Amino acid sequence: MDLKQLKKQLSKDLNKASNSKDLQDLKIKYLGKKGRISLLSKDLGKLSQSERPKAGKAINLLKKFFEEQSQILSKEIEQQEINAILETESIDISLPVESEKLGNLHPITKTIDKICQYFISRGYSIEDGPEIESEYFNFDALNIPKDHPARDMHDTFYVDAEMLLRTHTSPVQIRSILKSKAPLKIICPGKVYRSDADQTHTPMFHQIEGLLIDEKVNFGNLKHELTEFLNYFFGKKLKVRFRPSYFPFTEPSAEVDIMDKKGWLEIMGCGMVHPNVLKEAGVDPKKYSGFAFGLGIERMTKLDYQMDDMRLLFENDLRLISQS
Ligand code: 2NM
Repeated sequence: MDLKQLKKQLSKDLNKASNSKDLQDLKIKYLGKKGRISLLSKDLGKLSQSERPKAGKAINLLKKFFEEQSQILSKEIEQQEINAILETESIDISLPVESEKLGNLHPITKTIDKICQYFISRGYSIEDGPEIESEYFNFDALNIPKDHPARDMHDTFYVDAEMLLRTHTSPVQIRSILKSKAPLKIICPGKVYRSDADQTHTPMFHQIEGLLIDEKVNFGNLKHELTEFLNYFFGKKLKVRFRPSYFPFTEPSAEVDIMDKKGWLEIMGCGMVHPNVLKEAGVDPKKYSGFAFGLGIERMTKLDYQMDDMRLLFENDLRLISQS
């Protein structure tokens, strides 16, 4: 066999190979068990002693040549094949995308956050407690007498003889006084429950109550704190009025009204913590005094969002709750 001829043939074949399958076939054709080069090696034995080394060397060179060329070609083919895949499977990153639909915080949650943020900036800390409460923390500790109408089954959801769904967040404040003692500066946001359902009442609603206990706290401090808070909440300087009222747990007590388009609007309740409440929670009323206040979140949300029906807040209508 003419090696030159074979090398020519081999080069031609390699030139024609255009994919990895062609190349694989050529490897078999030349280097396989019965491949052209392999057969030449086998035939070496037929040559004379003197011819053998030269022929062997030439065959080895040819084998090496084939291996080198096929390796170069193999790299080229591999690159071509990768390019072809990239071209057909590429992703057009300039295509428009459908935007993710993000969830929204409920207006009630936003109002709670807005109020808490203010009081945190004033040095208050946030406290929470159980929604299922004992009659003791919900009523007795708050100086609410046994025969008070609020204790009636018609007003309060009882779980059993002693336990109930808290009707305000004040029990959290009693628990906090017992835990942290005076002086104290806290706000307690949360769900409260009353057996009541009409146009302006839902059986579950949200409250935030605040409590500050220290030496020499007076009603002037309370008026200042709440007036500043209301100006912050409504974003303008408001006309604020403190009107005498009654709560069993505060003395004196007041309702806070703000002036709006339609006249005076009741917005929250407040007062100086009753000495009986301080005493019951282990605070000496001769050394410490405190003020407390409570407001309904739904009412504040309704005013802030200028809604006329509070019940919308609980209907989960996406047109309302997807507003930012
Ligand atoms: C209000 C009005 C007035 C109040 C009192 C207390 C406590 F626990 F310190 F005695 N917490 N919240 C309070 C006082 C709540 O809501 C209309």
